[in-house]
Order: sequence, then C-alpha cells, then structure tokens
Amino acid sequence: MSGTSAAPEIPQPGGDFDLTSFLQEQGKRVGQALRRALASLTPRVDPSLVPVLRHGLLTDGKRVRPILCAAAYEACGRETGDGCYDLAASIEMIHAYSLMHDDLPCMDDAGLRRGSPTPHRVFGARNTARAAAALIPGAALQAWRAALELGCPDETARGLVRALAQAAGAGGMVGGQALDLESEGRTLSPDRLNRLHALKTGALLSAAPPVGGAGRRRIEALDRYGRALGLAFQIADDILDATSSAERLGKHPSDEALGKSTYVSLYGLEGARARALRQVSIARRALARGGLDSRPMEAIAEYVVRRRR
Ligand code: GRG
Repeated sequence: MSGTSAAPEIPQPGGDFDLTSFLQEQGKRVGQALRRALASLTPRVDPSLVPVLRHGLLTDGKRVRPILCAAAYEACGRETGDGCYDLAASIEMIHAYSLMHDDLPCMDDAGLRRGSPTPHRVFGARNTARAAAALIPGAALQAWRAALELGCPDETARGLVRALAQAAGAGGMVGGQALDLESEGRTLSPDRLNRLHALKTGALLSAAPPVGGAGRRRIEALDRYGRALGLAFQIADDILDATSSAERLGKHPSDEALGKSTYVSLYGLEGARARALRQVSIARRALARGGLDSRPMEAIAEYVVRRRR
C-alpha cells in the first residue's frame, strides 16, 4: 500500500509558535546529551561496540520522547539545563535499543531506518544485539545519575528509574513487542490492537512527560496527555506507513509487507485520521485541566499527527 494514496490533511497548529525552530533547537540539545551519554558509556563497553552504539544512538531520529520529557520539565516551571536533557536522553537510549533489536534479522529484518542502513547491516547482527543490550542498564544508570545531578533526593531518582523500567519492561514496551510478534499475519480486534500499541509504543512515549514532570496534579495530567499522545502517535504512524514511500519515511519494510494489523486496516484512512485527531483533543484537554499552560506541549501534540516521517 506504500505510496499509493495521498497523506490525509492535518490542520496546521494555530498561533505564532514556531514548531520547526523549536524542534530543531530541542533536537540539538538532545543530540548533545546523547553524545555525553555515549561518552560515559564508552569506558564500560567493549571498544568494538562503540561505533555500533554511535550509529544506533546518534543517527538522526525525531527525538519525540526526550523532547516531550524536557517540555514537561519546563511546563512544570523549571529551567531546562543540561541535567534535564541528560534525564531525557535515558528515554531515547531505551528507544534506540528497541529499534536496534526490532530491526534485527530475527525480528523485522529491516534494512533501512532513519534514512540509513540499519546497524546490523553495517556492523552485523551479533554486535548490534550486544551493543543494544548495553543500552538497557546504561539507560537506567543514566536516568539515576541525571536525577541526582538535578538535585533530586535518592528516593525520587530511584522512582524515575522505576518508571523507566516499568515503561520499557514486560508490562510495557517488551510486553507489547511480544504481543506484536504473536499477532503477525493475524487480523486483530480493536481491543487487542489498542492493547498492543498502548504497550509497544505508548508505554515509553507516555512515560516521557511524567518523568519530566513535578507535583501530583501535574503528573496525573501529564500521564493522561502522554497516553493520548502515544495513541495518536501510533495511529499517525500507521497512516504514514500506508500512505508514504520508504524513501520519505526512511524505513523499510512496511506494516503491510510484514502482515501486521494496523489502525488503517481496521478503520480505513479517514476513520484512523478521525481517531488520531480525537486523541490530540484529549491530550490538549488534559494539559488544560492540569493547569499546564505549555504552547510547546500543545504544538507537539499537533506535530505527532502532522509529521511526514
Ligand atoms: C524480544 C519481546 C522482545 C522485545 C524486545 C524490540 C523490542 C524489545 C521492542 C520493540 C519496540 C518498538 C520497536 C516499538 C516501535 C515504536 C515506534 C513507533 C518506533 C518509531 O518511533 P519514531 O517514529 O522513530 O519516534 P525515530 O526514528 O524518529 O526515533
């Protein structure tokens, strides 16, 4: 289905917020933090794995998760210095490992990711599996150290590591991946598709705003915002997968080629688009109800459904 239909129209964000410059500037800060994280991981890994880690971590991604974490941190009234981006980088480290493993020959066997050959096509599957595995404990240490650097008490720092591990683990992303592997070639019910994505993509994405947040009422609102955004992001992913080329998306193969059920196969393009927009409204309402007046977070909610890759 790739490249056969026009991408659905998504409304432009209102107001004078410059989302493009915001994402570029935030992407730079996240990139700097990822380079710092790689430097601190380097002495603890086999030297042959360092180029693999550099490829997996630093190849140009959208950085949605860490940007969300930093935006939530700022929305809670705090100054975003390096420590905040170091904390946000821990989430991107988990995301990077998951993509490296997901693309392996024994999983999706993908050759293209972020417009570049996947790490295993460059460095081999064994080295990619090992380097990605090093990112899992690496991310936990990164989150713990960054939280202490930010002046959090040790209990809060450990709570952040727990939140990251819960989002990444068997009750989150890894559990969602297991459901996805079981579901290949089968038509899923809407409930099962929602559950799969709430875990596989939603858990990590929706953990990012609360990890950056502070204060019970705000964290509850950030949690609601994150859940709605995670779902909107995944529906938009399915729409893009069905309507864009591998060149534009910078990844291959498509969901259809892998025999996966998607929101588009379940609801059609227009139905999927309406559902994505509904989640964006829910996310924006959650911000308003939590007293979080954050133009960047509103704009990111619009961006996840408006993006072209
Ligand atoms: C073996 C059961 C088992 C688990 C291993 C591989 C794995 C853990 C989990 C896979 C999780 C995964 C790959 C989820 C996909 C999430 C997703 C939509 C990725 C694309 O995210 P973007 O668009 O990518 O943010 P960029 O490139 O911009 O960072």
